[in-house]
Amino acid sequence: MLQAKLEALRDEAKLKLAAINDLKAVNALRVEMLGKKGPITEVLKGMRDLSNEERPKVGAFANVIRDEITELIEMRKEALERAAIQAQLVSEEIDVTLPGRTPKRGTRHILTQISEEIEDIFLGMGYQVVEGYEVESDEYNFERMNLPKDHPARDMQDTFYITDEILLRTHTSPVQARTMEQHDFSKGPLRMISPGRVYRRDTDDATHSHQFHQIEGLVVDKNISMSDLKGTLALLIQKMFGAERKIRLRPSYFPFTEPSVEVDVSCFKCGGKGCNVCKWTGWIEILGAGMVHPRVLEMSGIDATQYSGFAFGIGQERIAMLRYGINDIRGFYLNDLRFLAQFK
Ligand code: 2NM
Repeated sequence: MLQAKLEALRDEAKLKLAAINDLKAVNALRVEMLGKKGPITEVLKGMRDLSNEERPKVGAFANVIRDEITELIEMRKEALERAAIQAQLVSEEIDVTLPGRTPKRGTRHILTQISEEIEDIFLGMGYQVVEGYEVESDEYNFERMNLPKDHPARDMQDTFYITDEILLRTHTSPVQARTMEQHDFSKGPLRMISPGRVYRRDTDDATHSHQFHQIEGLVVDKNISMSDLKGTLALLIQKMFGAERKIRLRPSYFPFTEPSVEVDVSCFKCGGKGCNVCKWTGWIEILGAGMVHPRVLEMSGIDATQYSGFAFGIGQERIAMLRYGINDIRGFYLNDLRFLAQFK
């Protein structure tokens, strides 16, 4: 009788466990079935009324059934725990075979790239790179460059004035003037370049901009001659446009150099035979240069009877436009990634 009741309890536990889907309910069932107030305990209490002969048999069987129920509960519990871990693994599954999402990579602006390229060439020749001020004085921007107030060449470099004496620099020459007057020639020659943004009062179109970028260079020492200028610029141009390039100097005029020259490079598209890039001349105008005017040296406190120097100025936009066939200068300033991302 009690045996049958115990077996019924085990079958009941089996059925109930099969319907249970969470660990809390499993624990509740354990308490319900095996706890002090549970049916097994009840059966064990009922053994008092059994004969001495039957009591140990029923007791042993009750223990077997209790162990079976305990085992059933443990198994259900483990199954539920495994299922929970499995569900977590499935929810966290990642497909490592999916293609990666490449992060978008920025680039330095094309004008910065040109500037750094030229800086590297001159750093390799022992030059220092000097940056100055975009807001300058009339004194350093014009007067020190041999451009007095009534000079006609000022018309070509009309600029933006902050006051009558303070303006936006029209070239980076004031940086050279400030460096020249500071330089201690007992420590060696002055070799420098000054890259940076400059301004002109111009109406913007495809080939003009009221702001653009320049690199000027300057060397001052005893016995600096035109051949130093020519050799240095030939090396610069060959590093930038190819070892086969030739250069040509044509007489020109700048107020701050005497003599002054325009420097042409043999056409890097046609090699000099004539094409649309060089306008069928075989040559492309690339920069201006000259021997520093003795008056410019003197105004910076340098004895022009002892020292001489050469200087040059390059437009960064012009270099980039020639090299990449860009026909509108405004592209450099519009921050349109479709334009900028071409130069990686
Ligand atoms: C140019 C052309 C020729 C130049 C002159 C100087 C200084 F400060 F030494 F006098 N700096 N840059 C110079 C000379 C610039 O740009 C087309």
